[in-house]
Amino acid sequence: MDLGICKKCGEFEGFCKCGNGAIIIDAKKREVVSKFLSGLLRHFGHKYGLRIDKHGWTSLDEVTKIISKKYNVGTDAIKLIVKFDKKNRFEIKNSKIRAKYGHTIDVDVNWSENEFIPNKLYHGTHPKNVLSILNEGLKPMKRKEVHLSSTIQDAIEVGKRYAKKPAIFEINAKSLIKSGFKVRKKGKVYTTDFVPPEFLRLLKL
Ligand code: HQG
Repeated sequence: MDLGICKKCGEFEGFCKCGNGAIIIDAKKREVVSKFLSGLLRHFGHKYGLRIDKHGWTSLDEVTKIISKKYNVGTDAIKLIVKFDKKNRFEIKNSKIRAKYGHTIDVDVNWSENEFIPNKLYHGTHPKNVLSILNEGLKPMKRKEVHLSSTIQDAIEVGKRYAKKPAIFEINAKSLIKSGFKVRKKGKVYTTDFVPPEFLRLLKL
């Protein structure tokens, strides 16, 4: 959906209620810029000269410079992308920006541990990974953390990036936490460092 700003209605996604608002970035460009922003903050910022600190923060001004050069959009558009992101992937604080999860670069996204964590969480993957996951557990692989979903439906969406009929694991998050593992809520996603096999159950869908 398009993103825009209206003097009367404020920031909006889709349509402005009064009809006088201006579109700041259209839906198509929003998706492209959002993917690039994820890439910059999680994977390849250094290739664009971006300095990302140990907690994943970097200067919003610097990010804006890179993005406006490449896509001809300004800070307004970036702020709207962050605000209306469906999965709440990013955060902006004191003119700094970071991705909350998904990094391959070596950062430690410091996080409060006091969020409510559901007893069960889910993970969608390619069926070819099932045996190895049952044997070795869920590992972060190229990323810094393992990513989990709060619903089977969300896990299916994640798994569909790999296969039409993904395999879905149920994670006993309650026992995982009881055993000393930290589970964090980051936007719509839950993360942890590792899930040993004894906390995993393959679902028959
Ligand atoms: C698999 C997107 C074999 C794991 C998504 C997964 C998510 C193993 C892959 C977020 C394994 C890693 C992250 C083992 C794990 N043997 N395979 N022992 N342990 N794997 O991309 O969860 O839209 O790093 O099952 O929605 O797919 O970008 O993780 O298939 O929330 O914000 O190794 O990225 O979010 O793949 O995706 P990934 P993921 P965004």
